Amino acid sequence: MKQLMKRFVPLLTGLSIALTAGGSATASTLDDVMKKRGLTQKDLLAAAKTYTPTGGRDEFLAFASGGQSGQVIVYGIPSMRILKYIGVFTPEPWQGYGFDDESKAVLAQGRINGKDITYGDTHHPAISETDGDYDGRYLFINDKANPRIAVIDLHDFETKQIVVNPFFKSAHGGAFVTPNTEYVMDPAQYAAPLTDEFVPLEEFNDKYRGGLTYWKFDDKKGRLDPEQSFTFELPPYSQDLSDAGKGPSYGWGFTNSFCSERYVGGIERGRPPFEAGCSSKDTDFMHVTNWKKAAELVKAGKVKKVKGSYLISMKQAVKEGLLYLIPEPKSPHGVDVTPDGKLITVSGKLDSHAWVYSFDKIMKAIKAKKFESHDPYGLPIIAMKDVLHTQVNVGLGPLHTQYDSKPCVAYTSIYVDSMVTKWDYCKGKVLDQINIHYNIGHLMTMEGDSKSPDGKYLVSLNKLSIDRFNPVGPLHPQNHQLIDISGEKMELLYDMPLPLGEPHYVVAIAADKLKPAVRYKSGWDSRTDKRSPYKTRAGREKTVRNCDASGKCTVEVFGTTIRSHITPEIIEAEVGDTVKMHFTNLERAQDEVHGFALNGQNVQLSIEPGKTASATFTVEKEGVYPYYCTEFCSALHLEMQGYLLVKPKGYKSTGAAMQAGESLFCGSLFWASKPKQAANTNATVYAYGAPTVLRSLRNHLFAALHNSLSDSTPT
Ligand code: K7E
Ligand code: CUA
Repeated sequence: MKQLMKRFVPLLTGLSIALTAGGSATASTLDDVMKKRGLTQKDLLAAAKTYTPTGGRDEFLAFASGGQSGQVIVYGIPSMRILKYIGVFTPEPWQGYGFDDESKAVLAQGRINGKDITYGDTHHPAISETDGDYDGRYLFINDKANPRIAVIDLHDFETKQIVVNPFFKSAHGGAFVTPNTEYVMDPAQYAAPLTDEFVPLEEFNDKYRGGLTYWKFDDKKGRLDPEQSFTFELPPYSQDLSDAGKGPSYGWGFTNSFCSERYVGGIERGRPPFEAGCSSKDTDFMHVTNWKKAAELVKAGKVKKVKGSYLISMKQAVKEGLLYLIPEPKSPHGVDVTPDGKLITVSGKLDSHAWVYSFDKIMKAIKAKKFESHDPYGLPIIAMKDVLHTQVNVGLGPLHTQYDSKPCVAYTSIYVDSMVTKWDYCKGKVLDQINIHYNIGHLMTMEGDSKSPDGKYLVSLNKLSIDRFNPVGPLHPQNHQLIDISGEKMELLYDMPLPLGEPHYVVAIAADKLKPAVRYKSGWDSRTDKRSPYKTRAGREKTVRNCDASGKCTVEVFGTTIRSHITPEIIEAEVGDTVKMHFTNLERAQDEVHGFALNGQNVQLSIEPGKTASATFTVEKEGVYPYYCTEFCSALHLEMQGYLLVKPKGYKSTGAAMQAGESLFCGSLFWASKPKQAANTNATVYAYGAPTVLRSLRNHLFAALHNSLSDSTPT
């Protein structure tokens, strides 16, 4: 540290000289600024380590769960600048998520018993892996409240799929991927019947169950495949976090549990509360599952389907040697496999130790069939002393553990003591501790749960921020603290307020592993990742009104957007019509997004370059509904507008001429052709003929000119 300062100070002095030499009246020296703002040398060093000058990029990209906001938050490390919120289980209008037909279809996949669930309690994001290393292709995240997993494609940072767990009523410990993203682990949390029936709590031990789903990921399609996924039936033990084995432990999965007491509360019935009954035993159980062998059984047709989904009963799991229990410290939370796959760290919230288990010893016990007993469901229990590698006193309320690029170095979040403890899991000793503010939950090092962590930085995800930021009312921002872990001692660099909550876990990947697109192939449905059937080309825009035999009419718009113009500019419908709008953004320039907001219909599209987005709705009331572009895309953005005219039934035009204002262009050039009765159908087609093509050309020229001025990236 001292050495660092020595190197840094002359640099700073140089800077003050440069600033002074600048000589402008408002310029001040670094010393002045330090004095005025009460900053120390240490603050300056921290600032220099995180400050990213204009145009600069971050070394890592972090994907944080947005907790009950149902979103994912993307930010850069070390700058801690927020780059994006991704709508996942929750509508997000900026991205048109939940407002266009394409993304509504994604959210609809997440319906539970036919009911729209428009929030999620996201906990654990996971980046897809190849050979145990982050590959930057996909992000998975779970919803604890409504047991679901979502798939986000990191090619465009959009949510593509939501799957609903067929058996569970809550699921906390997902999403954790196996080393080649063969499966995504998703265990249940609060035990419940695996069916949808009512079962009285008196039958808890017999009829309530936990479970662990391994969702199959179809790498070619980039989607989870419920047909090939399977679930372990587990005892009603409140399964918690999971982690997949790697290296020597490849093929196995590890899942904690708490409340293996199987206690059911009910203060209103005079029973001690859940929290008391659920923490009366000294140990709970780690569940060890052999997913590789289970997958082979599924493939061989040896696993039965229940409710259309593969379910491995406890009986079958025991018979086939797929499932074992190991006692672990009281009310454990995290379970984290070391980068080399040889050890597994577990911390009990009510125990001050991190417990390290040896996978090798676990295998030896299994091979020797050396079990200390069986649980009430007949699951074999391996004795803790037979498989323990070491046990380290890390502090009060340890939760989660992550690993460093340096061998044997681990970091554990200490909730009660509000600390991060750095420790050596080979030698079993504490190396360093740092205070955080306050009550840390998860922590995360760069690619810290992969087989090759990058070290460098640690982010502490704190449960309380209390006095860290300007007060903004009783609901406080979250506090993510950035810690430099490159040296011997941990150094706090930065507090980042996060205005969405509550983020539980975050994963960070080296930014150069991501290859996001800047535009879509033209006419692209970004949610299905296929060409949209509604793709519309310049000059081919049209509006079609079609009525069926019962007199129900549909107005379908095939439109385009390009600076600074929405085609069509006038859409006519009659009361009661169904309106379907499809807009294709013709732009190829980077960042030239057009939005489409329509008065009173809950329509807001985000149409990125190349994308085709649609909105379907019924116009229930006659009236005049302006629409416009919601992204300030050009100098004539405000003029990027139009009208949806909803006429009364049977309205007859008076035939009056349009009252033209001052006109620079030849006004008549801009009107669509007279409506044509399409051959052999009862559809009326308003095509936008030659004059529109001319105008499109003009817009293309304008856009091209604009691009050459503003966009230097190749298109
Ligand atoms: Cu500890 Cu859901 Cu991983 Cu919250 S969880 S902290
Ligand atoms: Cu397009 Cu504003």
